Amino acid sequence: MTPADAAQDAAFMRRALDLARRGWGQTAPNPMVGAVVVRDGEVIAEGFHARFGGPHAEAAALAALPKKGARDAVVYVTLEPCAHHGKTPPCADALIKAKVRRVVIACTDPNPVAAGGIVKLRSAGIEVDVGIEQQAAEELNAPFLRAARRRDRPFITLKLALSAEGAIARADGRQQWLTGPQAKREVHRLRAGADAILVGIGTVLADDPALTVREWPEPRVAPWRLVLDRRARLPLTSQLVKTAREVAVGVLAERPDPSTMAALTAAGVEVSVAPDLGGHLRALRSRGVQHILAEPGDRVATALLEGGFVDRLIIFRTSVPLGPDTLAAVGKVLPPVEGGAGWSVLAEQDLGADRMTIYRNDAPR
Ligand code: AOF
Ligand code: ZN
Repeated sequence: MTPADAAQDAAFMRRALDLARRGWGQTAPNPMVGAVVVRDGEVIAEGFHARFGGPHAEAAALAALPKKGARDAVVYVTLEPCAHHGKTPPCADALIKAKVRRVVIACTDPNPVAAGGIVKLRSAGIEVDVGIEQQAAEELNAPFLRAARRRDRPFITLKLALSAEGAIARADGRQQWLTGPQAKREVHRLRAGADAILVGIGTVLADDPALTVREWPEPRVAPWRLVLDRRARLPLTSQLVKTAREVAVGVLAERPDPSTMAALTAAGVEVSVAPDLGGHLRALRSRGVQHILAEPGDRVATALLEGGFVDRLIIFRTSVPLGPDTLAAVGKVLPPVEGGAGWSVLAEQDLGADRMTIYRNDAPR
């Protein structure tokens, strides 16, 4: 294969990844997948997995083909085509039936139920190449891929916004919205792609947040709103409790007061009890939560980082000052990142006046 061929493969796969992203917020607990059908260097059909339970990306692309069909075409797909009869027939069979010449795959499917497409395609005489734009494809579905391999806890993305001084809260513990409109929209996009949003009781008492998705199209399932709240002190007058019957709220407690627990339950809040943070995370994973977006203050952020529970750290650096004595409120949050060891930068982007940096934890627990 010439360098020009390799560059063309990568470009078509990036197109397939762009298509996959259109399923953002709609496919969980299944992955986002995109597919592109190419003949003579030209795209003749495209498709993506638009919604949980709906047609897979390959099936959508094959359904969009012109009359001549896909005979001898090349198909680019961001995940190994499935080999199982699930909600839809196997994509590998559909590609074989369409008589495509070659299938280019970004990453393999770790789901043992669906895997096997590569072997199936090859035994039907179809040329298969795997690993093109693999890193980007794995990043897109990182929570799904982790969930397929490990059951100890969900994938956790920790989002922090920093003031001009590098603080996440004022000295009195109060948080203040620091980021501009573009970064705010990005946070709502991140919420739409998560199964649950997590804060601590301190954030609720200080800010009374709604934690809903407002600046992005509604996800298929609204993310569960979770509060780490040892004693179950969540006020009945909080926005979260008042809207608990519209979008689910969960209190993660350790030693709840029986009477407040009963009142919260009566208000539609689910109170669960576990001995520690790790216990709560394990229980959430076993209930199907693959991806948590944490938007906490200093204490919960520190607990997540020190526990080794953070897979991705997203920092929005702003130029908004919070005042000279705010730095004390940063606590231990930042050193692991600023020190650099164990964290690598995945992406950096300016969003209006704010700078977003995405860090990957190279050795999460
Ligand atoms: C593909 N193409 O577009 C997707 C795949 O529940 P089902 O029957 O829809 O199957 C879901 C599993 O299939 C999912 O967990 C993953 O392993 C794979 N997803 N496979 O060939 C697609 N979304
Ligand atoms: Zn499939």
